[in-house]
Order: sequence, then structure tokens, then C-alpha cells
Amino acid sequence: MGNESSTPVDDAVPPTTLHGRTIEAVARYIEEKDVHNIVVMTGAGISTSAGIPDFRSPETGLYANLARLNLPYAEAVFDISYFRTNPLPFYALAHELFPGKYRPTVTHAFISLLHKKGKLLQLFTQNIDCLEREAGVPGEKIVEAHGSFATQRCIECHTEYPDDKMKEMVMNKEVPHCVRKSCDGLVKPDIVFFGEALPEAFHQKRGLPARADLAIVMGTSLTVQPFASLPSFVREETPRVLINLERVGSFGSRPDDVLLLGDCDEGVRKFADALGWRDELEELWDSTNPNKDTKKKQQEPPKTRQEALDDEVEKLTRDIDASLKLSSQANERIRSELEKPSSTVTSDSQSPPNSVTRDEVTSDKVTTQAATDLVHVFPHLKEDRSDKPSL
Ligand code: CNA
Repeated sequence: MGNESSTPVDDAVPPTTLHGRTIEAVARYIEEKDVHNIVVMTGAGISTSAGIPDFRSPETGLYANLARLNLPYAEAVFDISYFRTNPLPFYALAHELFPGKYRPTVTHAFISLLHKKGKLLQLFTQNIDCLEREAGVPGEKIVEAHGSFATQRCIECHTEYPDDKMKEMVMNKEVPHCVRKSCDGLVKPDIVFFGEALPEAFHQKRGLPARADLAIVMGTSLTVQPFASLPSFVREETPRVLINLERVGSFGSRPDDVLLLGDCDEGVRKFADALGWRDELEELWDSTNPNKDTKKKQQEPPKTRQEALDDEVEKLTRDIDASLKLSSQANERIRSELEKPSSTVTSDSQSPPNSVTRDEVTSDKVTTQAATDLVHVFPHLKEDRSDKPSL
């Protein structure tokens, strides 16, 4: 699994299930077959129009900005060993990304509409921003494969930390500690850091794509394993729709693959038009707008996506700059700690045997090995993916 050919199917080859390889044909299939088991798989691309920077995009430069600061390396912000020593950069980032600050996109609303129509079997997302929940998709319909800000706990004794206190601490830019005074360990949202096991729900539900009558993949480069293998579990004759700026994974290699290459908000609107759901979609999306009654806001010219992303990167850089108070001596200590062999810096000692983990960071030096170790989260470091684990 996960080693499917990515050679595009010949245009002359007819689809086996659909009437054609178009979004209109997919809409017809949903109606005619009364399709109810749709699996959706998403990534960072569905949230960029909300203003959340794509961490890896060279245009937004978020990681480039982080790297410029006092972090030993940009990705340390998601490294559990570094977090133990200095949680401030992560909490500066958390302050920016914390749920409630961003509005779901029309793509999130489309997923919510699928649920409202009783057609969503399961959503698998790599995003940590919780925007699917805010758009109205219930928690049990979502597998947050890389965790999210929805819950949090002590990294030492694993005692859960209350949501309201967490929000208060993050908003006040304070670092939360365990509610058990005798423990006092650091508290971290249940986001999967390097070296940590994927959530149990991922393992329990990763068989669902094989039961789907339709798969929709949006806004992901499909480079992060094991998530990237999920679309290959969809049955051969089951239609798969890709809505993304670029062709990814093995999409286009099967007779019933439909590719909508472009912006996903535009793509879901086209999909909704074909289904006759457009008004409902816009209404649902409108209900997620916290400023819909604020006339002043409506009069302001909307920011372009690039302007919004630039603002976000600038704000984040300022925040993290202010948060980093490490002396160069302390930084050196952290660096030497992180340069120890990987067994001393990984944190998955509590991971169940055979569990699938996100790779850990083993060095702050940009060696070839370190670069390839990080490919699952930072595809721009890609050199050779042949050694990546797959399901
Ligand atoms: P990625 O590797 O950055 O890929 C994003 C994909 O989306 C690319 O193929 C882009 O071409 C495409 N894309 C970007 N914008 C659009 C758009 N408007 N319309 C259509 N396609 C678009 O991100 P992945 O999700 O594949 O990688 C998984 C990472 C991303 C996980 O580890 C996440 O934690 C991480 N991440 C999450 C968020 C978030 O929660 N919003 C933000 C940034 C990164």
C-alpha cells in the first residue's frame, strides 16, 4: 500500500464507475447512487485562505522567519526535547494559532455541509487549527491525525488541563503547568510533536477509506506519512476527487480519479454548483462570520490572501522575537543537548510498541540526514522519500 503508480491514466481510458472524469459526473454519481459514505482528507491548503500561513511555503516564509530567530533550528518549535527546555517559542506560536482567532473557510463549510446532509463518513485532517470543528463538523467525525489544540495535558503525568484555563494562559502569553502542584510539569496541547505517536483514533479509523463510496482530498501535498497513504486505501473502482493547487500523490492514475486543480475554495463552490447546494453552502459559510453584522468591517476593502499572510508572518515573527529570552549560554546548552544521539532526545518512550510516530529531530545542523528526517513535515527539504514509513 502507498506504492501506487502515479502515472496519469490515458484520457482514452473510460472511467469505470462515473459517467465522466468531471465534477458534474461526480455530482451525478452522488445523486444517482445516493452516496452516503464520503471520506474527506485535508491539509494546510484548506486553511490558507483563512489567513493561517502554510508553514513551509517559501512565499510566506514563516519557517524562514523562525529560523532567523534564536531557535537552534526553525522546526525546534515542534520538537518535544526543545519544548521541555524552552516552551516559549511554541507558546508564542500557539498564541497566534489558537482556535477562535480565525474564521473557517468555505472549504471547511463544505465539509460541514456534507455532514449535515448525512454524507460524511469520516474526515481525516492533518491540520491542528480546529477550523473543521468551528465550521460545525462534530468531533467524532474528525480524525485529527497530527492532533490539535482541542485538548491538552501535562507532558509528565498526562493529567488533562482544563480548556478554559488553557485559553486564558495562551491569551495571556503564559506557559501553563500541571494542575497537580506536586507534579508541576509543562502542559502541551495534544499536537503530535516529532517523535510522538499518532493519535489512537488514526489507527482505529484508518480502515474507513476502504469502505468509502467517494473520497475527496483537498489542500494537501500528500507528503507526510502515514497520512499520505490513506487515499491509496480507497477501493480501485471508487471515485476519488482531488481539489488542490497541484497534482499530488497517485491522483490521476485511476480511471475514476477527478482532478480539480486550483484553489480549493473555488473548487468546492464548483462542486456545490454541480450538486445544486451552492446557496446552502454560502449560507452555512456566512453563519461562521463573526463580523457579519459589523457594517464598518464590511466597508473595509478585503485584504488579499498575500496581504493577510504577510501580516500574519510579520505578527508571528514579532511575537516570537519578543518571547525568546534565551541567553546565548542557555542556547548552547540546548544545542548540545539536542545534538546527543537520537535515543536521548526522542520522547516516544511512552508510545505503544509498533505505533506509528512522526519522525523526531535529531540535530540542529542541517545535515542531509536531518533534512530527510524532517521531510514528513517540511517537504521542501525533500531529497529521498524512499525510506519513509508507510502503512
Ligand atoms: P503542505 O505540505 O504545506 O501542502 C499544502 C498543499 O496545499 C500543497 O499541495 C499546496 O499546493 C496546496 N494548497 C495551498 N493552498 C491551497 C489553496 N488555497 N487551494 C488548494 N490547494 C492549496 O501541507 P500538508 O497539510 O500536506 O502537510 C501536513 C502538515 C501541515 C501537518 O504536519 C500540519 O500540522 C501542518 N500545518 C498545519 C496547518 C494548520 O493547521 N492550518 C498550517 C500549516 C501547516
